[in-house]
Amino acid sequence: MSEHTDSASVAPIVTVQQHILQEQKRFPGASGEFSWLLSGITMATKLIQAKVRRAGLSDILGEQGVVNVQGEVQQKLDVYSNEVLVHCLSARESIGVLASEENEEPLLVHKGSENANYAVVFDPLDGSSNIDVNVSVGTTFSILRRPEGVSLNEPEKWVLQPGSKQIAAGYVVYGSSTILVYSVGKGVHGFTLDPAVGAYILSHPNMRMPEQGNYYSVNEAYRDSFPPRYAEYIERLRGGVLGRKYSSRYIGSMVADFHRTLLKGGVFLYPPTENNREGKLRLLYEANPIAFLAEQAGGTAIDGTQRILDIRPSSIHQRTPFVAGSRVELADFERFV
Ligand code: P6P
Repeated sequence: MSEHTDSASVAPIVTVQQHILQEQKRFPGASGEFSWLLSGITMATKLIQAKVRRAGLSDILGEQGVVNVQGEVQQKLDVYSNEVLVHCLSARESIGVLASEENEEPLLVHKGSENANYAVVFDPLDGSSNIDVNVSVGTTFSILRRPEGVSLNEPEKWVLQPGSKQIAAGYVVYGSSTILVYSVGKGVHGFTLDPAVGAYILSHPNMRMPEQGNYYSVNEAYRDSFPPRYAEYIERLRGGVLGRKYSSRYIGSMVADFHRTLLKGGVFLYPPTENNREGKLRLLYEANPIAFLAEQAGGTAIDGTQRILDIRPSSIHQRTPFVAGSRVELADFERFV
């Protein structure tokens, strides 16, 4: 019996490499270096996810016992993830500077290389305190171009740029599946890792954040130390002022909380608190990439008063209050708060 497969019945399989090459055509003169750069990130996240998926099977669980620049006890997977990203990205001659949540100072890679025109800023494993309890964690990344006239001797200037200067940004969420979400400024696209093949396959083309959602996402334990208007705003959502009663979802892992917000809509907040008067999330490698994606998907991201992407950073590890989500909830926030 002849096996007849109607070609229309087999959806085209697009890998992230193919997608990047198609997107890359939008960057005149970026002769493949950009796609080569992004392949460093996809390769690193495949190695990270392989370790994350086996965390309970090796002695990697538990704390490395070292305190990082954030004053947080480093989990062993943090250290591994950081080393893998630095290794994979240092092999890309187009990258001059790397900045990581795990490193106090930016790293100079490819010293003196004339081709080094990009900086990559990343949080290798965000939400890592959740690793030992098997809750989703994530990697975030932000890609910036070397500013005009800045040399390799001024690595900080490569990364201390407002988020609006990002040429690409994204995250990988290591959840029930491993999903890469990225944008080069023309929409947001999601890829699911097929572990059997080891390839990221386009699963969420042109992701759009719903105009309005049903969830708000905040750590309510700190409610008494939020600025009063934030607490009142949350009461409004609970009270149905936007025409629906909201439910609460809070994973405590920013990438997972944002991924749900991107798919389902609603609002994710990390307000100023007594312990973190400037907010807890880091501007360069948490807020900026997420804000870039939020806006590219039709949502909004602010620090309470201004666009996250307009903030001019003054230090690599600076923190910011963060409110991101659907247009309706954020418009109400801006009117009310
Ligand atoms: P809290 C994880 O440590 C993280 O940086 C983000 O991923 C997450 O959104 C936030 O902290 C959770 O902080 O204070 O609610 O535990």
